[in-house]
Amino acid sequence: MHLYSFFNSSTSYRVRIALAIKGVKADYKGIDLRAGEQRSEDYRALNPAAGVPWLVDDQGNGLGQSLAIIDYLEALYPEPPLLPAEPLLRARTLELANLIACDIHPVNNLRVRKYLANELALSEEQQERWYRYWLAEGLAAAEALLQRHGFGDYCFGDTPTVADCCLVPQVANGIRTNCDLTPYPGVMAVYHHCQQQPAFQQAAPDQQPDYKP
Ligand SMILES: N[C@@H](CCC(=O)N[C@@H](CS)C(=O)NCC(=O)O)C(=O)O
Repeated sequence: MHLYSFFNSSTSYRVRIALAIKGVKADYKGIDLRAGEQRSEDYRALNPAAGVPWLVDDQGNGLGQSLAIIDYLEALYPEPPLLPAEPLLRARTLELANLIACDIHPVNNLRVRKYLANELALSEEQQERWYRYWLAEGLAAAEALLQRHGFGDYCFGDTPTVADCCLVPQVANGIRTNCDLTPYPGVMAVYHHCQQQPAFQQAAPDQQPDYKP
């Protein structure tokens, strides 16, 4: 199995966490997003969506979209499960994962920030406002959901789920970009707990072969 990834990519980080929790090894292929490698002809021939992560399984089948990849891993390696079996809890887990994956990440993705800077000529300050605004909107909703349903060491109880796979990288991005995360105590409690766990540590950006400080 191969994983095309970039150390600082939060979507790749989601998949790295899932792989580490399931104890599945994947050969790491670094795609330098800062250098624009994701837009090269060679890479687009693999992944037409020109992003990471991209997984190639042991049969040579390629697959994009972090949540689809995690779903595939869940089917191939069911233990430990990343989705609860109980229908409502499963749906709530996906609700939180999708809140991050669909409502926060896409509007703050690199290609969107490049468009704001290059096509709309927004200043650095305006770009930062944009980034912080959408992160705050999303994390406020995530916090409200955690407080409403109750959380344990993880978003949903005492075992990690796909919601934690999404939440930890998103918070890590917030920390890296100096966003104020104090309004989200539940989110931060889960984040700090996860940071102590070997699988999450193994998946962290600074543990990846392409890491650059
Ligand atoms: N929805 C996709 C998003 C993939 C994606 O765009 N990843 C970012 C990195 S976090 C990327 O490769 N961005 C490159 C760009 O915007 O040019 C997923 O969940 O995998």
